[in-house]
Amino acid sequence: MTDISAVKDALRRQHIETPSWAYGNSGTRFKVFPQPGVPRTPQEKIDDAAQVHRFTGVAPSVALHIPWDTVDDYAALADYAEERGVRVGAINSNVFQDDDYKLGSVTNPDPAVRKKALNHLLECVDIMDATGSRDLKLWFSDGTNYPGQDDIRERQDRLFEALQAVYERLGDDQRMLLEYKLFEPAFYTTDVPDWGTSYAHCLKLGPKAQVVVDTGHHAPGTNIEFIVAFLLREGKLGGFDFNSRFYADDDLMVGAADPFQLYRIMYEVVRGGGYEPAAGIAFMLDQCHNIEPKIQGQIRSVMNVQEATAKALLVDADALREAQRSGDVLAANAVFMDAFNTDVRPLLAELREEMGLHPDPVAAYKASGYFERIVAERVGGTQAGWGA
Ligand code: PSV
Ligand code: MN
Ligand code: MN
Repeated sequence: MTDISAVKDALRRQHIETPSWAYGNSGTRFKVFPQPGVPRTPQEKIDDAAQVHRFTGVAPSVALHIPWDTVDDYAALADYAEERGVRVGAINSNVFQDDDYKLGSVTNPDPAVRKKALNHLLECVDIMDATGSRDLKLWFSDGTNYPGQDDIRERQDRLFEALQAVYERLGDDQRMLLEYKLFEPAFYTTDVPDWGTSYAHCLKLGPKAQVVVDTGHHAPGTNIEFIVAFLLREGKLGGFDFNSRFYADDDLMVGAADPFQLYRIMYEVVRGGGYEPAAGIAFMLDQCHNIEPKIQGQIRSVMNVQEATAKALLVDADALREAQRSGDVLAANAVFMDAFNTDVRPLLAELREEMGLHPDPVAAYKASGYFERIVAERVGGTQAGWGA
C-alpha cells in the first residue's frame, strides 16, 4: 500500500523550473504569431514566471537565456526575481545565433570563432556568480551538413577543449549540464547528438558535468526512460528539459503528446532516487507556446508534470517488486498500469488547497485579471529570441 501522506509531502516540495523564453513570442520558421501582452524585458518575463508559481506553488525558479535576457546588473535581476517570489535558475548559453557560428561555435574550424564562443560560455559563468545560479545549461547547434565537410574527430577534440575550460571556471557549487540533440540545425552530423556522447564528455570532465535530457531531442521510438534510469544509476543525470513532440523537436507542452511516456520517465526518476532533493536533478521546461496563451500554457505544463509525478509516486513499490521477483509479468504490468490509470486530479486539488492555493490553477489565473492587465500595459512585446 502506498502512503498517501508521503506522496503528498513529496508533491508539496516539487520544483519545476520555467524558461524565460516560453513567455515571449515564438513560432516556426514560417511565421511568428505575435500575442498581446507578451513581456518586453527580462523583468517582465520574471513577472510572468512568478504568476505560474503563484498559482501552482511548485514553479519557484525561472531559467534565463543569454543574450536574450541581457541586463546591465544580474545581481539586481536576481533580487528582482526574489522580490516577486521566484529565483533565477539555470543560465542557458547561446552560441548558435551569430553569423560567425555558421560552421559551428566551439567546434568551428576557425580558432577565433572558437575563442569567441568560449568567451561567451565563460561570461555565462560570471552571470551565474551574480545570480547565484547553480547550473549552466549548454546546448550546441554545432555539426555539419555534408559528408567530408569537416573532421568529425577533430570537432570532438575542439568540443572537449572548450568544455574543459568552462569546467575549470565553475565554482564549487556550480555545475554544467550538457544537452544533446539528434539533429537540427545540422543535418548530417551533430557534435553532441546523443546521451552517450554527452555522457562520455561529462565523465571525462568530472562530477560537476552532468547530462541533461531534453525529451524532444531523440529519434522517434527511443526509450527515454531507459536513458534516465541508466544515467541516474551512474550519477550522471543532471536534469530535464521537458516538452513533448510528435515529430522532431516540437517543443509542445510536456505531457500533451504522450502522458504515458512522461509517467514512465517520472517513475524511473522516483525509482532511482532522482526525486530526492539530494540528487540535485533540475526539472526544467523547455517549450514554446506558438498558438496558445503562454502563461496558461506554462501552468498547464507544470500541472502535467505534477500529474505524472503523482502517478509515479503512487506506484505500489512492494507489490511491483513482489510481482517482478516472482516473474509474474502480467501482475507487474498491472501494478504499473494501476498507478498510471489513477485519476490524480482530486489528490492534487486537495494538495493545492492544503498549500493555500486555488484547487484549479488555470481557473484562478484566468480570474485574476493578470492577463487583461498585461495586455493593457505592455505594448510592443518582443520575440522569445528565436529569429529576434
Ligand atoms: C534547441 O533545440 C533548444 O530547444 C535546446 O533544447 C535548448 O535547450 C533550447 O533550445 C534553448 O537554447
Ligand atoms: Mn532543451
Ligand atoms: Mn530543443
